[in-house]
Amino acid sequence: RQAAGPRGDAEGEAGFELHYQPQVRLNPYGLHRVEALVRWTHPRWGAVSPMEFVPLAEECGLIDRLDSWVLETSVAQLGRWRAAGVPVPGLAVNVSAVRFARGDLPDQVRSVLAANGIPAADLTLEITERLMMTEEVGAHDALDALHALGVTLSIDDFGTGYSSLSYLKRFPVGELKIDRSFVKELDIDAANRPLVRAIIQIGEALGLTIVAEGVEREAQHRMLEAEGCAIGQGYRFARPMPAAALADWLAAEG
Ligand code: G
Ligand code: G
Ligand code: MN
Ligand code: NA
Repeated sequence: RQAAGPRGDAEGEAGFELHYQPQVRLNPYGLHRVEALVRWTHPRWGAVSPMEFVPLAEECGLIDRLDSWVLETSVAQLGRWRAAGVPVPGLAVNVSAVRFARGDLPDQVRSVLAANGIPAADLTLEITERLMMTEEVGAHDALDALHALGVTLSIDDFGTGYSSLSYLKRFPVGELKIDRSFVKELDIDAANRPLVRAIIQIGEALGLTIVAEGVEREAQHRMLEAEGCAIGQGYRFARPMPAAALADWLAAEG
């Protein structure tokens, strides 16, 4: 069966597909989980970045369907990998703040996990600081319900959004992703290292897992390891890849 795309079309027609990027444990080194990243190829414009179409989908009310399709498709993929004996320990999925405002996200998560035999502990939802600042009670209830299910909530692009940290004690957050902009020049501009160290210390103090994104070079990798960062993601380890390429990547990693 061909997966239905977010517009209800066949996946190929809609032009959406998912790539998966490994997030690796730095010590001892190994695959921690994969992050699902949506890709869109327009028939005439070619590949369009999610940085462009995700904000548009949020504005025109299509993000709910897009994020729902990504969730259903990626959890089903995790089930297929496991059925085929490909050892993928977990999955992270990006969810727009807009999707949280519609109250049915916890129900959708519960049913898609059950349908594919995936434990809630193996799913992480990456959310933005913007969602943490919302006053919408429905979104707060959804965060609590997802936490109660056993899903991990991760703050994407941490450090670039709102400066208030009070949401870290108000909401059941389990993980922070250090934004790429801090990691980018970690080995070049000395000002970045104390910031990265401080974020790692916040994580230690509050019992949060820290993921560094945008790790491209060995020097960045070694500095993050020395600072005690748990998880890394970036071209240094692997680029986002189609589902079919992951088994080969894992085999090559040994
Ligand atoms: O993969 P790439 O770096 O091009 O992604 C750019 C941005 O798009 C990232 O901030 C990422 O969080 C976001 N993004 C990627 N996939 C999804 C998705 O399925 N849903 C939402 N809401 N955002 C996504
Ligand atoms: O914000 P979020 O973590 O959801 O975005 C992940 C995005 O970062 C993806 O679009 C992915 O393509 C991109 N990305 C992943 N690794 C690297 C990297 O090492 N360098 C750069 N510049 N971008 C990366
Ligand atoms: Mn993300
Ligand atoms: Na990010």
